[in-house]
Amino acid sequence: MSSEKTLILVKPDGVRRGLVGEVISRIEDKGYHITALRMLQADRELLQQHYAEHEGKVFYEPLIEFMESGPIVALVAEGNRVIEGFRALAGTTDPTSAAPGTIRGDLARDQGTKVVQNIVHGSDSPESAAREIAIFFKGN
Ligand code: DAT
Ligand code: MG
Repeated sequence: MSSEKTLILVKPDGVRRGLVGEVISRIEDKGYHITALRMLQADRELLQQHYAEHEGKVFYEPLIEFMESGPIVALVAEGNRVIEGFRALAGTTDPTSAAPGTIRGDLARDQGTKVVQNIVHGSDSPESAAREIAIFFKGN
């Protein structure tokens, strides 16, 4: 079976808190390979593409504003079933109830903001991964 790829982001809260290394360590400790990596300040246009599925939801505008509030780290991780595997490492969306042992469960909590701030993004399907990798790594 051919190896799978996923797009992972360390969001502005993760970068501000100095958790880039921690997130990368958890990905590598699990045994996935990081095959592309960049730090960037995402602009609105890029974020609108990335979060197109959420357009119109109440948290959409706060989500875009949060994601452009500081630098992020984008990376591609590879390995068999890495999409599912990284989502398991990340934990569920709401950090308050995300399982201890996960990135969100261990490192994030409710901040009382309109959008949930939860350290990381991970693609949720092979189609999303291909689409998102093309957005953040044009030409790769
Ligand atoms: P995930 O990042 O777990 O795939 P998602 O794609 O449904 O979650 O949503 C994208 C981000 O938007 C999520 O990481 C945090 C925020 N978010 C999702 N649902 C929310 C809600 N009901 N209220 C506030 N923020 C939300
Ligand atoms: Mg999602």
